[in-house]
Amino acid sequence: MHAWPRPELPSLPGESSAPCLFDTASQSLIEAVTGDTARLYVCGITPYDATHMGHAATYVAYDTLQRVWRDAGLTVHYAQNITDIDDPLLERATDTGVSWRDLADEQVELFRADMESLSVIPPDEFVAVTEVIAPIAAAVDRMLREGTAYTVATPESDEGDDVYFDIAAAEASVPWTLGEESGYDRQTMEALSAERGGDPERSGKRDPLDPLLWRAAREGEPSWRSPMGDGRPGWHIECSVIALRELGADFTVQGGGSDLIFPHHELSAGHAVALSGKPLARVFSHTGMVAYQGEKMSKSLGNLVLVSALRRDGVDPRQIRLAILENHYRSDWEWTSETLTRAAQRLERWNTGFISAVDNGEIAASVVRHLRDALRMDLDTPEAVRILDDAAEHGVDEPSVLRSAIELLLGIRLNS
Ligand code: 5CA
Ligand code: ZN
Repeated sequence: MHAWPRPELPSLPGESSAPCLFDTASQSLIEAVTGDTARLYVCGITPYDATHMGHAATYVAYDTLQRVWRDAGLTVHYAQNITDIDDPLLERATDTGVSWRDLADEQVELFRADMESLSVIPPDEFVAVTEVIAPIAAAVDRMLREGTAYTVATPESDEGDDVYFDIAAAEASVPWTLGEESGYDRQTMEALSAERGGDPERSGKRDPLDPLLWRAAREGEPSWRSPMGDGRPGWHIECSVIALRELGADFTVQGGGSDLIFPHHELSAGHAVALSGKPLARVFSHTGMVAYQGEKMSKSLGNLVLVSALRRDGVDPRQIRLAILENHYRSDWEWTSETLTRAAQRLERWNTGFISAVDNGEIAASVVRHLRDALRMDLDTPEAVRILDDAAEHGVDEPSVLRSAIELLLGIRLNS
């Protein structure tokens, strides 16, 4: 699918180097990039109720990563999926009486406009699952033949059997172990599997945690031809196949919200190792959850603050971006009405603080150095914001340099 227009990226004097990023699997900071290209995969939206502030925070976090990589002189190859066929999307379409295709298309269009307004650099590859059904089906077929997948009889379908990933068979045949990414124990995994789209109760599975790879067609559900009969892909396999196709194995960073650590990222990494024999990524990165009214902002709870609604109310998208950046990407935080007021006041201070040169002000080049250091250390945007608050208060000798730094590294273009 087409993505959205690229924001301008000004150049910045001086030099930087690749950032360290926290890796969930090793629970440590890793630099990760080898060579001159950083390869990034971030799990994209399921297109309904887009784009809420939690989505926006996650994509702004990886946008910051991309900006810091680029500032270090690296080329970035960025892929993102769109889960445009999945149970919750179909349920929403049925509940609201629209076709799932129209719902997905309309929501992807809204997401594009929201991302553009937030100056998020678009992915180079923006791939909807429905564009890659054939390669996904071929991957599942191969896993069946190689013994890392098995079928489960599906009486409610005329189209043959569902197909599941065989965790134990994969562990025995490829260099991958369940739990190596999340570090969770079995009990936690079973609870999360039930909560997040898995079906540990389904009978006929070899292990309750084995995830669905291919769902045989059910009456009234969209389906596609495949070597396994008509059906549609499971969830985790979509990200494994899209990531491997677009970026190859062993890429730099797999990213997404911490709600995806298990089962989604753990199992999509498992599928990818079963398919390629190599690790999926070097760093498994996760953003914290944005809450609203005391609970995780989520489509299922309906406690949403939508970027598009704020924009419709006349909120400057730079305020939204700044509100996100005052939080560390790995923290859980809560959106409140004060969040936006604070960001609006800060934007105003920066807009007026970096207009004209101040003789005895701070040295812009040194502020930029501190800014780069903060961001290279696991994308410490709260520290970057503090550094800039301080500089805005004192003024700087070369405001244009700082304005470029804010635009390039934080994605905020101050008034001219
Ligand atoms: N389509 C799948 C990923 S393959 C999915 O999780 N879609 S989503 O629309 O539910 O979420 C899109 C992205 O936003 C994911 O990376 C998810 O982890 C992240 N996300 C969802 N809710 C929040 C939240 N409250 N705070 C932070 N990030 C969130
Ligand atoms: Zn995903």
